[in-house]
Amino acid sequence: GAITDKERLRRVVFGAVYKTPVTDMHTHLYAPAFEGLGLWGVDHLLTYHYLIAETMRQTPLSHEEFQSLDRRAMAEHVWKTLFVDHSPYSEACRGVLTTLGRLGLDVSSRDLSAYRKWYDGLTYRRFVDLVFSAAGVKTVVMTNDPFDPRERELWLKKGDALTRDPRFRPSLRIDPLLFDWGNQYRVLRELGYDVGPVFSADDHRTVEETRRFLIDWGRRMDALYLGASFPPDFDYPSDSPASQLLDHCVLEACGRLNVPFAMMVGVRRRVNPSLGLAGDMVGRARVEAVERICARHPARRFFVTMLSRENQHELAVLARKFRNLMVFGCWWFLNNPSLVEEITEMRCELLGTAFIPQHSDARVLDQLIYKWDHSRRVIARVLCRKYEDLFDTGWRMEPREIERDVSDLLDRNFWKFVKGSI
Ligand code: RAT
Ligand code: ZN
Repeated sequence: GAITDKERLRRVVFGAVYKTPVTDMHTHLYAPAFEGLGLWGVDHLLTYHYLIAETMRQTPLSHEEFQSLDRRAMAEHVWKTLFVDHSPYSEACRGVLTTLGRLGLDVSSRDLSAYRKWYDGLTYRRFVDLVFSAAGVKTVVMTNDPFDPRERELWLKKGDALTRDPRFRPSLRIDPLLFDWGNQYRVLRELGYDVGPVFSADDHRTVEETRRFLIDWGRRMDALYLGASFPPDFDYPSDSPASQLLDHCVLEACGRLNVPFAMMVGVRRRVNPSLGLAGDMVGRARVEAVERICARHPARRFFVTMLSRENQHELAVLARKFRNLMVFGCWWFLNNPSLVEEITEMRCELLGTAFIPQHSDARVLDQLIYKWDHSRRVIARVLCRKYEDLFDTGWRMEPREIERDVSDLLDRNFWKFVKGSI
């Protein structure tokens, strides 16, 4: 029956958020069939690039010295620097501890060698089962990059053997195509697509062949969406190759494949190149560029996340104007409890239940556990406040209505948008 007191209301909300299986719409994880591309285990947890950035602030080693260590030595150095010599309360450090704890390890022992020993008896395949169940995740979307030589070889060699595990679904990532045409056109040529060294919308052969490449690879991967990250100064429409490619190739291919395009906007790559993946920066983006894309392409669907806190309000308001825009996630430097809380609350207030609150961006399988544990806690807290405010109006809800909303947020909104059925 209807919920008649706030105590029960809170129990129902927390219960729904914790037991609803998640679809994680953007990760860097790989199915076991991807032969060794999938990262897992405590040494990879400790050498996550988020932790490397933090370590480099506290260690006497130069980044080159650090990079010259082998994986185990790097992990030991991070452990000593961030966990032993200082307290590990940063979000990325805390994540390691949440993960180990939820796997049943004794976090209070601080015994890295015991953690390593625990992993020794496992295989990736078995660990996948364990992590998905501990994390309450049913499906993750991978980031599949045909411009990565190792990955490309696997797709060419194994084809749809890579897509048989329904827990790992592909997405086709195309940053190199949009932002590095001058080098990457060669990859297309090698794969048998007759494209030229300079992208121009007037070069019909190149336009046709690039479309064909995207459609072929979208099909080969059975990609749920095409996607790319964008710098903050990305402008649209413009003469830039990225803008031209979007109009003439990418969005055409999305139409033919009937899939959305995912835009992750606001990253300035390699402001400190010596840090590698850890050297990227955030910048305030031009929301108008996304506005014009949505307006010009009403038949296309766009998943959009932005990296800068300053863009969040504008983006949420924009989603009120365009039903072909689905806001998702608190990306990368925003994936901290204080910011997830503020952003999720604002999105609830502006968009009701019509957004996707979070994705994990996990690069190491084990991270699914902490990313979702930490996000769920914040999302549940925010939803409790929203339902309590609703309760105060005199509105009464059945538990199944709350469960419906939560499964929209954590799972169904993504699939409905992919299918174009909202
Ligand atoms: O969050 C991250 O791990 C970043 O390094 C990026 O991968 C970002 O999420 C991206 O997909 O570009
Ligand atoms: Zn990512």
